[in-house]
Amino acid sequence: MLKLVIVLPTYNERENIQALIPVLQEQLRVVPYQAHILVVDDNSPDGTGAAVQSLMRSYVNLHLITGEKRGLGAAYIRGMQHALSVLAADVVVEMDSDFSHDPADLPRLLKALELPADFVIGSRYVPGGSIPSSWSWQRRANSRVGNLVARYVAGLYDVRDCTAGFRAIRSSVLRQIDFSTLRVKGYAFQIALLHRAVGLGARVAELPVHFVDRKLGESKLGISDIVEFLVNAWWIRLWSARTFIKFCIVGATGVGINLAAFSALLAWGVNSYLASPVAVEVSILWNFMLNNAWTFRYRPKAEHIGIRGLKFNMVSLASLAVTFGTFVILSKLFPDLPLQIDQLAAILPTTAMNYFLNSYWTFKWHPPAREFPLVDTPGATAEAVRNRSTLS
Ligand SMILES: Nc1nc2c(ncn2[C@@H]2O[C@H](COP(=O)(O)OP(=O)(O)OP(=O)(O)O)[C@@H](O)[C@H]2O)c(=O)[nH]1
Ligand SMILES: [Mg+2]
Repeated sequence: MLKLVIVLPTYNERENIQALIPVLQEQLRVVPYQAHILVVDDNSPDGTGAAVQSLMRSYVNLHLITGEKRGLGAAYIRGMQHALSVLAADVVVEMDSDFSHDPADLPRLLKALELPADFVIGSRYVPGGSIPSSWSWQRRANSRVGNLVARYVAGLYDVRDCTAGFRAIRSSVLRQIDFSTLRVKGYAFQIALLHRAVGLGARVAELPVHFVDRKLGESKLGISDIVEFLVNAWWIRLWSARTFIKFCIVGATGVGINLAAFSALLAWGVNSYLASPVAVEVSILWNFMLNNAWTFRYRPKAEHIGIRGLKFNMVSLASLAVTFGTFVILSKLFPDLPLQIDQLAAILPTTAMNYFLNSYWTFKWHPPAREFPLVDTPGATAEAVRNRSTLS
């Protein structure tokens, strides 16, 4: 039987958790899993931990880990690592402990894993889902803007509710994620984790849920969470664009090399009509070597370096033609503008084209296809699991 672990982070949720555990246990009886509940408490001063310990006498599938308070994300990371390595979960569920997420939605979320989906979100922002009508406009704006930032800054375009904390995730996805590199402590964890999963190729499904306000206890969302969230979204954006950023840095050094080579050739008495194209070629070779060794280093290279160098040269010459063409068109269209503006504007489409061609042709690469089996096999790669299933 598949193993399910529901991770419940708590901070000062004594009353809520005491009520939630029995309700959750009822739902767990109807799901086709061997189900466990893991409470991750951060030494709550209100005695949440002690309350869970006393419930553990009634429920053998209830577990508790405690630690210092470092934020929601830090608690989830500890909880997920425990769920994977100690409890050997096949599926991990994320859920708030304050009844904002309805335990009755759980069977539906788990069922959606069979769609198949690897990462199921209980979503407030798909048709049929909702946020409480009592929410103030500030609270609505906070949630809406957070999701817009996640979608359009962090690049999670296809997901409607990126910040939702109600999720069912295949462990085979979580095992591919190096939690130590998720630099998040608070609520930003939700988009950081989702971003990694999407980057790995996990299939995301969103099911509508009605999010209800907590009736007991207090919200823990603070201003530092919002700041971390925004910083993290931009960090994800930069990180996603890292190959392009490196490519631009290399291009900028190439300009310096070009000018240096040109000046050196002139100083040696070389004719300027020869010095100019030679300097261009020197900078093309320089750019190629740097891009080969740095920008695209992570891409396995099937072709001989000479072939790649040739392709890079061809792309660079095509770029020269595009820059020149754009320059001519712009200078004719806007005769009053300084020529430097035309030249500068011509560089922009060229850089984009240059990057596009080099990325998809010179250094072309297809990320390996991955599979995320529902039955998790600790330590096994997707490849090994596939081979095993074809053998048996
Ligand atoms: N272990 C741990 N749990 C936390 C921490 N911060 C929040 N939580 C828990 O995470 C869940 C969600 O936190 P909430 O404060 O309810 O956040 P929210 O749902 O966005 O805000 P409200 O809707 O106002 O309740 C709750 O179960 C909290 O107890 C933390 O630092 N450590
Ligand atoms: Mg809450």
